[in-house]
Amino acid sequence: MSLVKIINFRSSSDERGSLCSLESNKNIPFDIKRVYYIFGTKPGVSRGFHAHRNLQQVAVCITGSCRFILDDGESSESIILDEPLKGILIESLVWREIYDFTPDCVLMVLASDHYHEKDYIRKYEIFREQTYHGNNSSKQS
Ligand code: T46
Repeated sequence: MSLVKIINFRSSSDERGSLCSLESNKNIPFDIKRVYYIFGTKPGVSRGFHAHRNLQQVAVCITGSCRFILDDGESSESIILDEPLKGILIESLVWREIYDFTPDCVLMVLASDHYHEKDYIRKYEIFREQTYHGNNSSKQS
């Protein structure tokens, strides 16, 4: 099964342009408790480098583009977000790194909970231990 879970959104388009709506438990598979967006990223920066213990998120690049690397502790996949009708679902215990922000990138993220620093795992080794793969390999060794 692919680590990257893409959600394609529908838009209502007419001669005035397009409109896309995102709704809890409809096209977003959880209750949306928080929305934040990342913009004005400087050239060459990277973000993320953590996983969440419980949080689920959907990320959508509203303008511009950026590249996510998602890692479940066993394998990793890279995906470019470059259109406002394509989101990715990032489930709990998935390590994320974000690169290659274009200067016009606006990355919007819908989250299943409020901001809790305690939900973050910011050390890769600790993340790896929390995953099924990490638990499994430590049991075998
Ligand atoms: C994620 C990626 C895509 C808040 O005060 N409230 C918030 O809701 C968030 C998300 C962050 N902050 C504060 C915490 C830090 O002082 O904003 C600062 C920057 O946060 P952070 O370094 O975690 O930003 P990113 O871009 O590395 O990661 C963020 C999210 O934290 C993370 O959950 O998946 O965007």
